[in-house]
Amino acid sequence: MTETMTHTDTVPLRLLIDGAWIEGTGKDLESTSPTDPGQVVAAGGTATVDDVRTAMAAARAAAADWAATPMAERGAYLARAAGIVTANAEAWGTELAREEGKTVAEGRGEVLRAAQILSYYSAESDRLAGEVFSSPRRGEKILVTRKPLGVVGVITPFNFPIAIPAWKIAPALVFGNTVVWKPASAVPLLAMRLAQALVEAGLPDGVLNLVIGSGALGNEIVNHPELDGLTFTGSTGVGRKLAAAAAGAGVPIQAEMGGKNASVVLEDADLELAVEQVLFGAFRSTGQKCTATSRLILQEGIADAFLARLRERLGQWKTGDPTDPSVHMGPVVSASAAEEIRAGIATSIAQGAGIAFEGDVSGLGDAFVAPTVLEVPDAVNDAWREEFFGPVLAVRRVATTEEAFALANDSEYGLSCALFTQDLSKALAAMESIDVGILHVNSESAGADPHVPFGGAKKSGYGPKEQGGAAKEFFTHTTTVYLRGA
Ligand code: UN1
Repeated sequence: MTETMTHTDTVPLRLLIDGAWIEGTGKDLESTSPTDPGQVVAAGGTATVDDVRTAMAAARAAAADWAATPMAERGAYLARAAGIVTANAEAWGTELAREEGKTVAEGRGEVLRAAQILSYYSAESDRLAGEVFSSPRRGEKILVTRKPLGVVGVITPFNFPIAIPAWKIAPALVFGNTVVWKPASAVPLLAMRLAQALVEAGLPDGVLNLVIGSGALGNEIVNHPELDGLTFTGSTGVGRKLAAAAAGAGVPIQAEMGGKNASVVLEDADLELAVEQVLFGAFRSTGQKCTATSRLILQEGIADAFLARLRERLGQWKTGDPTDPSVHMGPVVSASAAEEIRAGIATSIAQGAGIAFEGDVSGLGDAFVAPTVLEVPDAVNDAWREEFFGPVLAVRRVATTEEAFALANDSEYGLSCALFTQDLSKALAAMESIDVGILHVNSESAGADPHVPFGGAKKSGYGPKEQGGAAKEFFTHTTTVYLRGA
């Protein structure tokens, strides 16, 4: 083990219910580092279904007061929390790298991003404006006002253990909702850190509740009669089940699910820039982003040159302990995830894919997957269709721009796409014809700013989009007021 892996303190896990940090009485959970499962990052008892019920009751009890708190005051808690998160970026970024496996630079960046999201929403009261319509009747105005949903369930994935929770919890709170949050059980420590920042910022009891544990807790949240809304990011399979349950209960849901995002490199592209951005899009965070590039569409004339340069860059790409600052890529989240990804690569090869590049992870732990580039012969190949959620890139070649755009659209998903071209008319054509929620022109497929909408087209998302002005569409409901003097 390297020098940087000496942080071996195990943090005790606690749940946050009604303002108190309590020990869970459910099954024990050990949050281990995927780099070295011998390192226990955090450990403790998980929440029981009864804890979820207590948390829901606490969130309900706190809801009326919180909704009546002026939005500017609600925002002030977020601003204070943003300061606390920023002050801890170094320490929590390192914990993130240990617990989740992304590099320490990305971990620190993610913690700062969570702070940026909290700051953005802290000022929402300065931006939120209502609507006043004219009335066809004398002496009347028609107003549209917004109210919080009430008690919101938040279910978050492992891959952005603090940023995704922040981008759900910050708008939920500033728009006046109370929250019961279940993070992925692979990353409970970072969940505690965000909750800790909000508690230290003075958030009133019961406004945010954190329950750590298995998927059964999520089922309890979605089926709970006090639930007024549910926001989820994670796998398509779980998202669809939650959406079905929420629809059955008449509860609004926002679900951010899979992606199979393409990067399209046209013949006129700046190749050096395109290679660099595809490298980042496909392999940063070990490919574990719903916005990661997992399909690469190359126009014939530049395909060989592009792949040669990509191989060269990947040859310099260091895989290893993510807390070592010289490392570019860490493990995936667990050994079992790694095994599934390796099986997916094997199937793709058996289906006719050729290996354009395969990195070396020998001597590293079971959760390491070699960065892999596969040239796939057709659209039925698993590496072209299935979201592997790992460092695997499937490549196809095309003759024309039209064919490239058609292939970019050849997926049930439509989250993001990156187009590399210097031809403005091709960029404009892509805006019309590529069916995605997020289009990057000359930058990698991942990345999201807090002040603009985030979410996918087609099967990538369900319900209103997240972030920016879009967040209020989910976290509030409107009342149309016909207002006349008596
Ligand atoms: C990013 O591209 O930086 O689960 C954020 C995910 C997305 C967030 C992507 N909801 O990967």
